[in-house]
Amino acid sequence: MWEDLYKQALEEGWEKLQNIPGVITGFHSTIDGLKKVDASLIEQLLKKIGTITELPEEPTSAIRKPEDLIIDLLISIREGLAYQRMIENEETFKWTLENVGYDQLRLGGTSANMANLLSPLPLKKILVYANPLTRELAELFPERDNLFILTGEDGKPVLRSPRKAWKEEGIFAIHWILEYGEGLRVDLNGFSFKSPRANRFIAAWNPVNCRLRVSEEFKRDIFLIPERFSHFLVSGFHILLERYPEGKTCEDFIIPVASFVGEMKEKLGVKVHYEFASIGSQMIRNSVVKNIFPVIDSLGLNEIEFATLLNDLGEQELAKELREGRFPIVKLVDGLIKIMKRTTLRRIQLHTLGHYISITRDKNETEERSALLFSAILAATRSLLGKYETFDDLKRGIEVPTITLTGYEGIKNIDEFGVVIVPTKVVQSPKLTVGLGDIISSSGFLLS
Ligand code: 8BR
Repeated sequence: MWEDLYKQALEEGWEKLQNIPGVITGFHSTIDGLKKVDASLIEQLLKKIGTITELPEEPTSAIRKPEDLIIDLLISIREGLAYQRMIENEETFKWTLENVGYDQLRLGGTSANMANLLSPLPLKKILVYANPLTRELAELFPERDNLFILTGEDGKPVLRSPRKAWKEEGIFAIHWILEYGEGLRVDLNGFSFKSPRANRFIAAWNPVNCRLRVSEEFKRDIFLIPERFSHFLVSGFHILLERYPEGKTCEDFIIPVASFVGEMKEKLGVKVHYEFASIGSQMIRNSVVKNIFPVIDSLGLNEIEFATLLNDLGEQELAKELREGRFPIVKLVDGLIKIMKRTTLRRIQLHTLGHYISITRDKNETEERSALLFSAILAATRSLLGKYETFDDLKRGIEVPTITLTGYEGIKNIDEFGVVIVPTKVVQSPKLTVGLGDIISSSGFLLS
């Protein structure tokens, strides 16, 4: 039965995408700077800052000087843990650019990634928000006829390909992905250690995005263009800080975004999906729940983010049961119902490695099922081939076996909600797993 439903979902989804007027993604597009960290780079950096005689247990809360960056990187290497910290001042950013540099630049940020992953699909228009759009960032976007930036030409707002819309050159924001291998040896003054496993440390300088400042031009022009957009994928709250050097807090930046999203819904009639992503700070998560949840229609997350959210909402017992029981489906559904009852969300889409679950108020369970199956085909194809370009690529994804059934799959009506649980396709040796959550949630939302 599921294989037939998968085949049907592929045909239906491909067709339905062509009828969607337009999709906006915002407000976090950036450049990732990949740099391989080896013993000689560490030695070079240590020479610049002077020797380190001891390393603290935990990384610094924020990077305020070059020494903080080196210390945090070394702690990440010592533990083999993927920490991420924001760089807080421009001098340290410039120092890092000069002294660490990068081997390769790659498109980064949830909004850019979603736009990139959606662009091979037969969607008419995808408008990606990227600010500041420098030449370096613009050239990382793929060249596709359906991918646009909102920009000005002769004093008029227009949609242009990112590659034709950049205004300045240079790197003004970058997320350094400092990757190291297993067994990398670090010798400090009197002690040494080796990395227990390959991992990475991320140091990000992104003064505009980390305040989620939406440009005044975008806020004005999005309501002036004649082109129609029907869906908006909002994200980026995970790179906010709790507090800023100038004395503001995350809420000072979340409230204006929430109000702008509300305005977009009202004036453009867009449906809004928010992709939760992993937000380390409870203060930021709470502010997002309080201010953003009321203005969105749809929420997407994985099981770990979901347990954290339940915990924040006072469901500690259930969150614990989920974590300790390895996320049983029945408990996930219990949690979804609890969140639907406490919020005004119209749907929640939850993805795990073996199943996707959605819960809705909209009595559209068969569409939901088809949407989830289509998103599973995209995830399987991307894991299998590392990318997808054509309808035929997706046919390869559909051949990946659907994983063992547990008996819970299907459509259920519980209280006033429709619950859809589908078994997914899991690729045994995936070529790529980055960005899978983004593509599962965004495609599922568009087709729901
Ligand atoms: P996040 O990025 O939000 O954590 O989502 C990752 C999702 O990617 C998982 O929930 C799972 O559904 C999917 N995924 C992963 Br990870 N590995 C996969 C694989 N080998 N084949 C198919 N899907 C996979």
